[in-house]
Amino acid sequence: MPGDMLQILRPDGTLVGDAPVDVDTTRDLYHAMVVGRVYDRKCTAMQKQGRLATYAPFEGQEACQIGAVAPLEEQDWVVATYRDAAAMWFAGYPMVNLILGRTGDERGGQIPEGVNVLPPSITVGGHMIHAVGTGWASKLQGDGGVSLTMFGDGATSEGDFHEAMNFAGVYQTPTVFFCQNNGWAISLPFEQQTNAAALVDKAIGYGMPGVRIDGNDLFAVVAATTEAVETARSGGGPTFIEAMTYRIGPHTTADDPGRYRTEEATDEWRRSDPIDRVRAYLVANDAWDQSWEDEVADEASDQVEAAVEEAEALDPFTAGEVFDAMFAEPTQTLLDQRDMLRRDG
Ligand SMILES: Cc1ncc(C[n+]2csc(CCOP(=O)(O)OP(=O)(O)O)c2C)c(N)n1
Ligand SMILES: [Mg+2]
Repeated sequence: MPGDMLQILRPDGTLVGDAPVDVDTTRDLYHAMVVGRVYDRKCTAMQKQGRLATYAPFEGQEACQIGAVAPLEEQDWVVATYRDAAAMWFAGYPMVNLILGRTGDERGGQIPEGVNVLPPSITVGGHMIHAVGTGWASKLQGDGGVSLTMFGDGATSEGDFHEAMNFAGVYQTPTVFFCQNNGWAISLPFEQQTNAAALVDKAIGYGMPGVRIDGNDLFAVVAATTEAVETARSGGGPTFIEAMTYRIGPHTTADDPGRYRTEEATDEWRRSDPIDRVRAYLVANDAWDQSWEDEVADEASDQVEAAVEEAEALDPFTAGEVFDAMFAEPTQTLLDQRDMLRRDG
């Protein structure tokens, strides 16, 4: 990894700087990371059992997803991608909705009132513009809300990324651009994604602060995001964060990474596991024991299993219902399309 990068917690669990949260909060965040991993592995298994459609695993990116959401408040927004299930769940998007979305059930996209998390964007890059929009709306309405948008290294090559960054810079919207540079965009390595030395350098061109951080370090993620959120909330505009991390699993359950990368490189990153790192820190601070670990694992498993049960107990989603999930008041075009489906099958 490059040297110019914020790191607070070393891979062995020792501190380089000040921890941004106390030990109790660290235990809560650890718990949330474990829930994320249990969910991720469950979904991967369910896809193989034919119970889910394609699934995009995020193993190795739990510190990014939990740490970036940790500083958010109720009025804030999260606008993320197909790989950000843990971040969305931690921000209040029900797990059952995430699972339904992965079965192609549009009811998964019906967000409960008061949850400021948009459904996951499958379109690479398109959603960052939405996060500038929700941020701008918060600014105009003066509700103090900040929008966090999460995206990958590949998304920075999309035109939408540049439009979003430029608009956010010009209008000083309260938007936090959180890039998970996980080394790959499907089979395209980071080295071929850009001729820039680092993605964080792009922040300069849009007149916003940028910071490159160790994305497998929960404390670096929390510290950088807290500062960015505070800047945005106090009228200081957007920040770009480049979190250096790694996608341990395949791009999706339909991908075979063995065709384009070596196991050795992945093993190297496995040794930098974000959850192991926090556990090592807790152990060193007398804030961990095996019975607590077992409790956390059991609770995570119960929570995930309950969401799966709830999703699978619903009546099957019928094709016609896709029209009901779009708007509170359906448009005439949608009604016509629904009639056409009913008529012609
Ligand atoms: C506009 C658009 N182009 C292409 C795709 C196909 N596609 C899906 S994911 C992906 C790679 C994205 O890589 P990155 O932004 O690094 O995110 P990651 O998958 O690594 O989390 C591509 C090209 C898409 N979904 N949308
Ligand atoms: Mg990527």
